[in-house]
Amino acid sequence: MPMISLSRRLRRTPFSDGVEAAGVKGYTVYNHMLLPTVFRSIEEDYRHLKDAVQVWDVACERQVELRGPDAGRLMQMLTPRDLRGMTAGQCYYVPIVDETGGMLNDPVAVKLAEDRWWISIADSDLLYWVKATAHGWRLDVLVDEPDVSPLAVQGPKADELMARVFGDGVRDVRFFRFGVFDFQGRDMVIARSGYSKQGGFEIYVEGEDIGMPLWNALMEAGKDLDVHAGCPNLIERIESGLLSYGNDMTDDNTPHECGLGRFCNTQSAIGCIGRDALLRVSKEGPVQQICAIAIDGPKVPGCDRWWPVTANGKRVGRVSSAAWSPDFNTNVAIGMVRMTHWDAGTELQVEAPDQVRRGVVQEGFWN
Ligand code: THG
Repeated sequence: MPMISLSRRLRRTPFSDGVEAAGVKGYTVYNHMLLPTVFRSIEEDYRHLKDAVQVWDVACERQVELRGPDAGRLMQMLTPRDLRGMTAGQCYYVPIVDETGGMLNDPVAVKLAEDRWWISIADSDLLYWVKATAHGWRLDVLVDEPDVSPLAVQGPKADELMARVFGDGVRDVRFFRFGVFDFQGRDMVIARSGYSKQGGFEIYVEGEDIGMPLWNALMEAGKDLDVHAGCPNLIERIESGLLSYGNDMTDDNTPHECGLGRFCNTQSAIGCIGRDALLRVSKEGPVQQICAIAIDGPKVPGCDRWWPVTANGKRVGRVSSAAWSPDFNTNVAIGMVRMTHWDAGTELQVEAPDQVRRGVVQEGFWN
């Protein structure tokens, strides 16, 4: 395998020293920043994530900060999810759409105050779209990328580890809510959220100087819990149906095609830039949709391009993410298939690079 050359354009994170000391074996690039993909092996990392607790450098989940009287108005312009019921202290998973209803990003919105939000973005340069929208509409809001780096603590022992470092109060934080907790005299926003279904938290670390002290404190406090550095795990996230922007969907897809209709209230999301387009296309309903697919045969190779999905020799979709699941004893995959072939139980041919394999559409994901 060729290497990726490092330079300052490919940003390190406040936790990179810790990640390297923990023996990271692979990285990807996400928002122009390093994101670890494997420590011991994908399978070992998967087992450990489900059994213990891991600390993840997800600093690449960059924040777009909105600050000012028009922050809430701008936020609603970006998403078809109705934000009127959202209070400070809550986080929402929000599809972000352009004027055609195409997905630009699928971030977590963090409402810090009526006039202050963070948009914790997936891998696309959303900052430019948000800045241009604020400028074009002459909104009274500042838009920038603050020095904030999320650190995730994920796994069944996350509560115990977090309580040791931040106190028992952290146990009371509810799902997709946050509280502010002290670490060495610094305020930290801590939400119960994260890119796994094993439970856990995300710490929004403000100021790169406090990154390694926090990393080291978590590692020290969790020794007897078998804490280890980890990262978003390909197998676990496919089982959990957590989508990856740029892989499973692009700006060619509507939120409905992505199965994110449950995070849209297009009718009542007044002001959303993509509202008219989404109302128009939602009349007919999506013609293709994301679904879970089980793929037969031995462990699939890495999925670094879309694999064609066919039925009776006709193309009906694609597979965008796939991995061998030890727990389900099959290959698990995320695909996008035409509505004529998306019912559970439908048999498909998946053109993986090593061989054509049988695929079966699943009722839901594997969790
Ligand atoms: N956390 C934070 N920022 C992020 C991610 C994250 N930015 C990048 C990326 N991940 C954005 N994508 C997702 C995808 C799924 C979820 C969060 C961010 C997620 N979904 C749950 C689900 O679909 O079941 C819960 C959604 C809900 O119920 O509201 O958590 O992980 N900070």
